[in-house]
Amino acid sequence: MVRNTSTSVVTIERFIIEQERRHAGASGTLSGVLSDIALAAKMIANKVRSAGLADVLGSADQENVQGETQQKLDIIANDTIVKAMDHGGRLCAMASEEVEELIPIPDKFRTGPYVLLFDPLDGSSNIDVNVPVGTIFSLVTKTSAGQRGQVSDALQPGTAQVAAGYVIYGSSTMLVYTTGHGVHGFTLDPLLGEFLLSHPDIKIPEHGRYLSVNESYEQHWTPQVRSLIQRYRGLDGKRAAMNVRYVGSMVADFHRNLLGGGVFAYPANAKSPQGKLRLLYECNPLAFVCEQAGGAAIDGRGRILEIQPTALHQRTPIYIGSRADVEIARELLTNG
Ligand code: AHM
Ligand code: MG
Repeated sequence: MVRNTSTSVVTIERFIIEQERRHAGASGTLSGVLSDIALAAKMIANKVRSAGLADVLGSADQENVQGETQQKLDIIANDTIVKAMDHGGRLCAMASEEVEELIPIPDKFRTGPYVLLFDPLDGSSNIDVNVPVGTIFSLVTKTSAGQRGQVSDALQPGTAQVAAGYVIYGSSTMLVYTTGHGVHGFTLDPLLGEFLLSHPDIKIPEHGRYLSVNESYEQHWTPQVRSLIQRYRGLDGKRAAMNVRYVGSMVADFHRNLLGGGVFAYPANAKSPQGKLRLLYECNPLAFVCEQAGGAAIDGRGRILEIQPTALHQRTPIYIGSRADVEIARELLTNG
């Protein structure tokens, strides 16, 4: 028997260009941004892979705007993205979890129509213990007049995103993104140094097996949130128990649930009334990916993507994943 060896190898560059050709009027600018992100991701993957060797582990003895201690790799990842993206003439501004203000494009470079919002290294408290971390990104189009972007350009609801995705630095490095035409995943071939299409048109199962939530906050949850988590765990006898899996790296937890089905929850609690996770560069991009894969994402009441942001670093509670499982959260949290 002759084995079929005709499966074509598709690099992310080729995939992006082919997707663009399907959309009349596309200028190539969006493709350029995505290619630059893929390059930055490869550079960060290299740093993450050699973290223990390159003496870049541990705290940089600085605090970011959230008052959290920055890890050296957070700063390295942030700078890598800024340097990979600032000179291409495609962006008018950037915003990062690690930088308090909007990041301007230096005067010496041309600007373009897009604002890039990103978390350079999500889950970075896990670096020292070799647990997967990730980069999350979101792209919106400038709405203000003038060449340089303003904060108002970044403060757009998630429905305005033109592209979003994440990179997971796990047992392999994967880049998953959407431009509103499905969700596609690429795995980095470390020998070729190329992201190759490995997961075309990802769809999240309608119901899921996995529940990802940090139950150590239970004492600070509202009674509604407590009932919801009990429902997910099958403790009220009304549904089969889900399997609890919590890495503590949102990208890793989300990625597993995207492929296997389930829900990731970071509820508000008495200590953090807005939850922990940031709307613009953590929740919005993953919500866009999740909806494009057939899933859902809410803040407990409404759609994450419809929240009107008021601040760059604002936080929101989130319930994200398989549509039927998120629907249970909507019912229990809105009706009690
Ligand atoms: P970070 O962006 O500072 O790394 O924080 C976000 C991370 C998420 O990856 C993860 O889901 C969450 O924080 C874990 O928080 P907790 O330890 O409170 O459960
Ligand atoms: Mg982070």
